This record gives sequence, structure tokens and C-alpha cells, in this order.
Amino acid sequence: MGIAETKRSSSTPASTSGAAASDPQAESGAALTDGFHLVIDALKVNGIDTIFGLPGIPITDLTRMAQAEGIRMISFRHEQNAGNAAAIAGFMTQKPGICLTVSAPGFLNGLTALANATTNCFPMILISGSSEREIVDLQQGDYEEMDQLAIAKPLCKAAFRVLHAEDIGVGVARAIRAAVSGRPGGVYLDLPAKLFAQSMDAEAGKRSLIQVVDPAPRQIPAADAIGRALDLLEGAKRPLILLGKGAAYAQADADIRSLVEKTGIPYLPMSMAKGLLPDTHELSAAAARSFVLPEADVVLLVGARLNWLLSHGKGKTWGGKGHKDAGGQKFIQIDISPQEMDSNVRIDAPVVGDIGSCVSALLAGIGAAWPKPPAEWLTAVAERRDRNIAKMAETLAKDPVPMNFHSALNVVRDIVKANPDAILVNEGANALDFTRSIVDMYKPRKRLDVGTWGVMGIGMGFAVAAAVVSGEPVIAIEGDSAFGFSGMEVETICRYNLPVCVVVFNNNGVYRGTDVNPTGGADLAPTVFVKGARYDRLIEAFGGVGVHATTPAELRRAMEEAVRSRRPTLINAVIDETAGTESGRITSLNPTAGKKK
Ligand code: OXT
Ligand code: ADP
Ligand code: MG
Repeated sequence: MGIAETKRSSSTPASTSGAAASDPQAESGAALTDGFHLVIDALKVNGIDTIFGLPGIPITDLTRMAQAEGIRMISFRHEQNAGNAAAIAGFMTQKPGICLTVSAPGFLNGLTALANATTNCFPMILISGSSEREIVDLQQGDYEEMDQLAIAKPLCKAAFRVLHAEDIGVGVARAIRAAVSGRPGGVYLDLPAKLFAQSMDAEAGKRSLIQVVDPAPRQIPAADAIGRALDLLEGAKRPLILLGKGAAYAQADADIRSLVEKTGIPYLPMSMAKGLLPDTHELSAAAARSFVLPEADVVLLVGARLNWLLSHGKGKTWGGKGHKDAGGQKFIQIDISPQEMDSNVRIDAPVVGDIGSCVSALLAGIGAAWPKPPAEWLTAVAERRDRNIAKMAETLAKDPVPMNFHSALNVVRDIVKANPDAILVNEGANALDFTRSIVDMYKPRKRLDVGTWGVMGIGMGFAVAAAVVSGEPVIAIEGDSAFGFSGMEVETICRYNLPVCVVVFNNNGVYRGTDVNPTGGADLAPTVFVKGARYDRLIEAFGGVGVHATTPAELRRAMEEAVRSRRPTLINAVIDETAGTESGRITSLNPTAGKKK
């Protein structure tokens, strides 16, 4: 159905919601609006200028009208990728990213991204059309029948349904507030098909919209919490600051840098906090991770949870004797969520509030006389770090044949250094872990990756959104398995002519390409793909640039050209298929069989 047809049908309301009448325009001559336009207006009045989605019944006309009304409509090939795009747009901008899908299957495709956004504390709103409530609730077998609201609820921060056109303003406002206030997260907004066609008086419709005032109010920490934290930090002999992606999200970049530099405390960035201060900063302890975690006596967590990525704050990583033993560190934790405190180990000084307010309150208590950490600690951290960096430099200087992760990433490292504004998207196992430790980041929110769930499939959605939101070149370093989860979106990248350079680290499989079928049968082992696949040819089908690179020199040339030309590019970087390890750095998370062969 085209826009013209919709306009016709929208003046014949499908439901008798409060403000809708039989054919009010014909009767009174008053201007009318409808559900379609109210949704668009409600988003626009709140500064939302982009929607990531995939059209179909009942939202096709919504996508057309949104475009007609000046919203940028980025259409994907699969809703999960649109959802991932929305989620990372939310992370980058602090505005909820919007993902728009059709009912049941489209909704479910978007739901993984919504759940992932919630897990990662990214603000997004999944808006899905849904089928006739009366039929769904009686389970009479409607087209794409599903009780979407009930299914979404446990997987997101909040879920709302709007039944009447005059409530669209409230529904959108509630969704925005829920997504960005407090701990950010994913919100589901259910819009039944009938809602879109409902008409109401245009003036009344306009009045029903809500421009959300102060959607993410500052949360000022209590003075005594700040005092407790400062006391602990000041008395520390081996202090450490741990920066998480909450710190990156908060956009308190200058204050966070001041906190590190004024206190002189070494800091360890979590993956997506890399670049908050340049990775080359003299106080970075990134290359001394396994030294600083067990050795530190006081740890200040800034927007980082003590979850699996930090070994739950205990065990050998932290110097504990057994895997459940604490290491004896005292923890200060800054987080907007009070419930995060003590989730894994005791938090000695909880500081609840938004990171901007908390860090500035800490800074106010850190004067010129603040004692720098003891020199022995700083020297020990620096020595360990420099030793690891030197060891890494030796490895990176090698030029093995075939190319391996290190020699390929040595190129990526140089390209990112030369283009510090470029955004790096990264997924895979080895392709992820090696990139994280080899490629230095120089600016905040430039590294986007698999996050809290270690989820594969974020790659192309993140890349599209990063390019759309920032206008900067995007470099996506993808394991060949990881790329497969969202690879069809190279068409989207070409269609919107986005400056995205995808580099597929092709080692013929999940982790490695060397497994064999133990039965000797014709099927390959479960982790192995078609050998020698030419991923570069995929993008050529859509007019992009495909490059097959087997040496660091070829890779360098292709990446330099991609970043310079800003043309959609996919480089098939052939990596030694024996080079990876099972699950990369997290091999130990694989359960081992009790039964011995
Ligand atoms: O201090 P030490 O000595 O320990 O050294 C550390 C640092 O100090 C040092 N370092 C440095 N040295 C020198 N210079 C510099 N600059 C430097 N910086 C650091 O380096 C080491 C390592 O540092 P790091 O990484 O900070 O430390 P560590 O100990 O590793 O940190 C621990 C962790 C846990 C924080 C870290 O490892 C981490 O963040 N890990 C994330 C792991 C992760 O999320 N992995 C992804 C999931 S794996 C698996 O699930 C996969 N699947 C299953 C699947 C998934 N995930 N999703 C879905 C929807 N379906 C299925 C699949 C299918 S991965 C995967 C595909 C894999 O195949 P691909 O083909 O895509 O990829 P390849 O493996 O490439 O083939
Ligand atoms: P990482 O994976 O980098 O360690 P996490 O996702 O585990 O980071 O932690 C991010 C934390 O940051 C969450 O606990 C979240 O509540 C918190 N957070 C997010 N935004 C803010 C903010 N503006 N102020 C304070 N805390 C925040
Ligand atoms: Mg691989």
C-alpha cells in the first residue's frame, strides 16, 4: 500500500479510539492526522533523526512516510542487524537508537539485538508492528500472530503498547525515558496495525505529543559516598582505576582524563573503554593486565561491572587462592545502578550516580596536594607494561608466510594510528582478542565490539550505524565466522555508499581451519568452512570494492585505499589457518568432557 492509499484509509478510522470519529474530516473539514504521522512526529519532536529497520506489513508505509518527513530511514536485510545498528547508535549518541520491524518473525529477529542492548546498557527502542489484539489474545490464528509484549518483557528494561492514536506521544516519551534514564537499556514499543490507521484531529494530535524534558537526569552522588571513596583512594599503596564502557558512554571524557592524570593512578581500560585516554598514555596499564589486577590494593571501577570479563572480582586473576577466593582488594565502584554494588564481591565504597557527576565530585576533592601513588608501584606497572609491549613489538615485526593474526594486525594498527577518528568494529574469537591487544585506540568510543555477551553478529549492523552516525570511516575487523552472521549487509553498506572497510580475517573456520572429521566421513568438521573462500567477491556483487590480500603489503595497500577513497570495501585477508586457538583468550570457558576417551 502506498502513501496515497494510506492517507485515504487513514481518514476512515479502523477503530473507535477516543479522539477518532467516523469521518471527522468530511464532517467538520478539520485537518486530521493519523497513527502513522503521530509516531513520526513523536520521534521527531524528540530529536530522533534516523530509524534502522526493515519494511513489511504493517509498517511499510511508516518507513515511507518517515523518509518523506525527513527522517533518515536505513533499511537492512535482516532485523537483527538493524537492531544492532540501533543499539550502537544509542551507545554513541546517548539518544535511543530506533529499530523498526514487522510483527512476529521480524520482531523476534530484532529481539536478540534488544536483549543484547539491555545486557550492554545501550539505549535503544525496538518498535514493532503487531497483529490484531482481539485475534491474538483469543489465539485465533492471525497473520503473524504473537503476544509480542509478553515475550519482550523479560528481555528488556521496559515494554509498552499503545492502542490509541492520542496515546502515541505518551508511549514514545515513556520509551525514550526508559531507554536513557538511569542505567540505559533496551525498550520495546508495541504498535498494533490498527493504530497506524486511526485518525484524530491534527491540532489535538500535536498537543498530545511530548517533548521529553531532561530524559536522562543527572544523578548526583551523596557527599559522604564521595568522602568514603576519596579516603580509600588516598590511602592506597597500589591503586588502580578500571574504566568500563559505562565510562565511555557517559561522555565525561575530559573529567575522566583529569581524574587519571591528577591522581597519577594507573588505569586499565575494558575493551570498549580503550581510547577514552589514548592507549599510548603513560598511565595505561592495558599491557600489564595480569600484573595489576592481583597486585592492586584499591580498585576504582568507573562504569565497569565485576562480571565474567573481570573474573567476578575474585579468584586467581585477582590474586585469590582458589577460584572463589577474594584477592583482598578494596573496591570503589561508580555506577548509576545501586543494585550493581556487591553483585560479586563487597564494594567498600559504593558511589551511586551518573559518571559525569561522580567523577566531577571526586575531582573537586582532589587538590594539588593529592599524594601520587608510591613510586615503586608506578615503576613496577610501567616495567611490566613496557616489557609486554616490547615483546609484542618483536612479534609484530615478523613477516611470516602465510600471514598470521599478528602480521595482519600490525597493518591495522598503523592504519588506525594514522586515522584516529576512524571507528573500529571488531568481532570473532582470535580476530577479536588479538585486535584488542594489538590495535591501539586514540579517541573515546572508537572501538565497538561484542561486549558483555561476546555475541557474534554485531559486525555489519555496528559498522553501518557507526558510519551513519559519525560520518567517519569505519574499519570492521571480522573473523570469517563472525562475518557470516551479518555478511549480507554488505549490500546495505553499498546501497548507502558508506565509508566502511570490512576486513575478513579468513582462517577457514571458527577459531581455526584445521579440525578434521574424526570419522573420516565427507562432512567437514563442525568448525571448518569452505577452504580458500573469496569473501571479497560478495561485495563486488553490489558494486563495492573487493580485494584478496595474502600479504601484509597487500592488506596495507587495500586498507589505505579504502580509507582514502571512502568506498565500500571488503578485503579477504587470508590468515594462516593454524594460527588461532580454541575460543581465543577464553579457552578455559569451554567445559571439558568428564568421559575419557
Ligand atoms: O597481562 P597478560 O600477560 O595476561 O597479557 C594481556 C595484556 O596485558 C596484553 N596486552 C598487551 N601486550 C602488549 N601490548 C599491548 N598494547 C597490550 N595490550 C594488552 O595482552 C594480553 C591480553 O590482554 P587482554 O585481552 O586485555 O587480557 P585477557 O586476559 O584476555 O582479558 C580477559 C578478558 C575476558 C577480559 C578478554 O579476554 C576479553 O575481553 N575477552 C572477550 C572474549 C569474547 O567475548 N569472545 C567472543 C566470544 S568467543 C565464542 O563465543 C564464539 N562463538 C560462539 C558464538 C557466539 N559468541 N555468538 C553467537 C551468536 N553464536 C556463537 C563463535 C561462533 S567466537 C565465534 C566465531 C569465532 O570464529 P571467527 O572466524 O569469527 O574468529 P577466529 O577465532 O579469528 O577464527
Ligand atoms: P565493561 O563491559 O566495559 O566492563 P559494563 O557493561 O560491564 O562495562 O558496565 C557498564 C556499567 O556502566 C553498567 O553497570 C552501567 O550501569 C554503568 N553505566 C552506564 N552508563 C552510566 C552512567 N552514565 N553513569 C554511571 N554509570 C553508568
Ligand atoms: Mg575464523
